[in-house]
Amino acid sequence: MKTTGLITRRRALITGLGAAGGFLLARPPKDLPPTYGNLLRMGDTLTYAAHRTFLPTHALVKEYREQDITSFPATGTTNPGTNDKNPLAETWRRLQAGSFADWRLTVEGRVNKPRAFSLDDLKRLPAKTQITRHTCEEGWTAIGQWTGVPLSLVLDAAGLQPDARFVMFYSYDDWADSLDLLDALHPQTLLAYAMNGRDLPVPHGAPVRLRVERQMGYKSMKYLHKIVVTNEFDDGGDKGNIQNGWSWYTGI
Ligand SMILES: Nc1nc2c(c(=O)[nH]1)N[C@H]1C(S)=C(S)[C@@H](COP(=O)(O)O)O[C@H]1N2
Ligand SMILES: [Mo]
Repeated sequence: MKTTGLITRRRALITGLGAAGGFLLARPPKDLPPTYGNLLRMGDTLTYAAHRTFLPTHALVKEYREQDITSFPATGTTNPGTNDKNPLAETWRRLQAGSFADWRLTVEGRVNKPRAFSLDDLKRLPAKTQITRHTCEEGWTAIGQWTGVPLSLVLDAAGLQPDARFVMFYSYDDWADSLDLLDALHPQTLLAYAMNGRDLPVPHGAPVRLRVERQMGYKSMKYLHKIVVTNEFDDGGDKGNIQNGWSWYTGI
C-alpha cells in the first residue's frame, strides 16, 4: 500500500539521519557553535556539522561570465539613513553626505593590531572580482559581479590571535551577525566595495558589504562598520538573524 511505502521511506530517512547524527556526535567538528545544543536548532547544527565534516574546507562556488549577469533587486534595508528608529541613521547620513571619505571599518577583538580601514585603505589591498549567484531566503536568485578585498587579507593585516574562532560583523542599520573562521577566511568571502564595475550603490550596501558566497543571501551583510574577532560564538542576540526566524548557518 502507498502509506506503507511512505512510512518505510520515512523510517529509512529517519534511520539514515540518525546514523549521520550518530557519526557526527561521535566525531563532532571542533568548532561547533556552543549555543546550538537545543532541540529547535538541531537541524541547523546537523547541516553545519555535516558541511564542516564532509565537504572540502574551501570548496568554491561557481563563478559566472559577464554575459550571465542579471538584474539584481535590492532587499531588506535599502538606505540606513531613512529609518528614524535606527540609532545609527544620522551617522550614516553624515558619512554618505561626505561621499564616505570619513567612513572607517574598525577591526578589533582577538587581533594583534586593531585597525580602522578607510575606503582607500581597503582599495589599496589586492582586489578580487567575482561573478556569483546570490540566493535570497525569500525565493529569488540573481547574478552579479562583485569587487573587493578578500576578508582574509584584512584579517591577516590585523593579525588573528591564536584563540580566534569567530568573526562578528556590525552594520549601519544596526544588525549584528557572525561567521566561523572557515567562512571568514574562504577565498570568495569579500569585503565588496563595487558591484558590476561601479561603486557599491546605496541600496546594495554602500560603501562596503560582505559577500559570503557559500551561504544564503542574508549572511552577506550590507553597510558594514565594525568587525570584531572573538573566541566565542555569538549569534548577535536581538540584532542577529535568529530574531527574524533565520538560521545562523545556511550553507549552500
Ligand atoms: N545590513 C543589512 N545587510 C543585509 C540585509 C539588510 O537588510 N541589512 N538584507 C540581507 C538580505 S535578506 C539579502 S537577500 C541581501 C540583499 O542584498 P541586495 O539588497 O544587494 O540584493 O542582503 C542581506 N544583507
Ligand atoms: Mo534575503
